[in-house]
Amino acid sequence: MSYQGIIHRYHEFMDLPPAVQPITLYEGNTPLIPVPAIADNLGGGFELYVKYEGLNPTGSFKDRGMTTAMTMAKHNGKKTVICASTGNTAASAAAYASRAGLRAIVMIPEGKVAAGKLAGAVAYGAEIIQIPGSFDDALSFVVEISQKSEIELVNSLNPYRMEGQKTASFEICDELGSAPDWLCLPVGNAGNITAYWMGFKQYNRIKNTGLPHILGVQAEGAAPLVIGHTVEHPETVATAIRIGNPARGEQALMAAEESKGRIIAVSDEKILAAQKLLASSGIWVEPASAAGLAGLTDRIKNNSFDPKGKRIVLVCTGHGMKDPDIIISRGIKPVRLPVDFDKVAEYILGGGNR
Ligand code: AN7
Repeated sequence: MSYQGIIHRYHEFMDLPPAVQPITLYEGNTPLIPVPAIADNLGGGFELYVKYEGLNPTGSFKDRGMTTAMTMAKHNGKKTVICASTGNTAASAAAYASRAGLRAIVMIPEGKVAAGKLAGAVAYGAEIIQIPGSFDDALSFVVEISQKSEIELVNSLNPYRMEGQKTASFEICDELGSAPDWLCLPVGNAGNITAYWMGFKQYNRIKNTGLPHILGVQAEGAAPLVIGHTVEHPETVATAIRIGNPARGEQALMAAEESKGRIIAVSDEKILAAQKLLASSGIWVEPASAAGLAGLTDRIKNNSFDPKGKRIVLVCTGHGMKDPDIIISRGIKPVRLPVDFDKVAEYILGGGNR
């Protein structure tokens, strides 16, 4: 039968009731794309892949956890779901709630959500509340509301989110035949790193696929897991991971430790350079999604890691179209020519602006 989403494909490995009716947009099954030119750029001699999660239905990895969370909200007779979000969770919750026929309320930090994410939440019909505070403020409010009411929390504190998100690790193992040596990914609220580690451990128990080392990467201005305490006013160009008090921080640190990996921080400048490098291989991701590559690059360049002979997977969590402003703000504009063939030909055949 044709592909019908992650619950249909991986139900046997999920802690979900057997008879649930999936709320799905046929998420998952994202490509694992080799990027040899980027490996060469970093010195070569190893295999490098991008797990392109931006190709999920709403443009980010959040759809994997949202199909399971929304399926269970519906299953349990909930009428309303709520989340705090830096943007992608909001768009995903909005889409899956409308699919399920549920009311969705999303709370976001004012002025800090990328245009494509906010537009998504609007398009899918969520009720959007913005506060002049941080993601962390918003999360504390929605957690409290969900504890005091029948409203279902669909942030990654919801255990069903993990059941869905862990399937990305299954797909990687199914594709490669075993776990990679290293998995590099951005860390914000720390749900994804937690879910990957859960998934790799589960698959290894059942299928002997081995375990990767995990490299979690935060932005320097929002790196509570690296500096060891909450960040009151997180700041980074990678607004998706502009988070100062990650809900699953302890589990993220555990994943790094147990996997003999690590969590590091990189500058915004390096994140944007990694975004450019990915685009040079045809893969446009939002800034946060380039953090994994920025971290790997850093480790290789300062000689703290030798990639030779290794198989490495970069998790690119969200599509570049989520955040057009960061590209437009570079100020590069199309060349303007008159409606005149000779002028156009002169420009093009003269070598353009190269
Ligand atoms: C593109 O949408 O937290 O460490 O509210 O959008 O599991 O939080 C987004 C997080 C990485 C970090 N990449 O994942 C939200 C939100 C992208 C993201 C992360 C996010 P977690």
